[in-house]
Amino acid sequence: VTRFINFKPNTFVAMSSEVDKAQSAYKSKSTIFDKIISKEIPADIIFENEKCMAFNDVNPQAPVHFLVIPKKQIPMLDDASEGDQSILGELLLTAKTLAKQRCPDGYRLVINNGKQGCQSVYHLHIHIIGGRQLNWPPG
Ligand code: TR5
Repeated sequence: VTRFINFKPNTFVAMSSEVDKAQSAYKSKSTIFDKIISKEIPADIIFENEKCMAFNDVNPQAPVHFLVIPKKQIPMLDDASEGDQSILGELLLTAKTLAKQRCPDGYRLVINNGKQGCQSVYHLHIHIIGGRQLNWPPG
């Protein structure tokens, strides 16, 4: 009953489906993002170099919502190691460069890690969200 007291239709539906996806997601050898990297599946790619790729999120949570991913298979932040320092730096700097152009008034970077972090695709990715006033704290 408590869940419905502050019921906002779209918010509730969107939140519950992302949580549902995260609850049933698991690590696998390859993910949908590998298919985007290999161009087997189309995506709205906005940047690509030899180490990383950025593309618009298919289910945007704000006017600007894109993902920056490494081409290397790192399932989640938990799996990153010392040897990944340069790729982690590359991801952050790429996110910053693209975000600065698209969201001059500010933006947010998010990395969901694991079930309770609401991760639904087990290929490391940074969400870049902006283009509107964001709230804090996130849910
Ligand atoms: O929940 P986490 O942090 O794992 O975020 C995964 C994100 O991937 C979600 O925001 C999804 O909307 C996004 N996603 C999922 C697919 C997809 C995508 N973004 C762009 N293109 C996509 N394709 C083609 N297929 C997906 N399944």
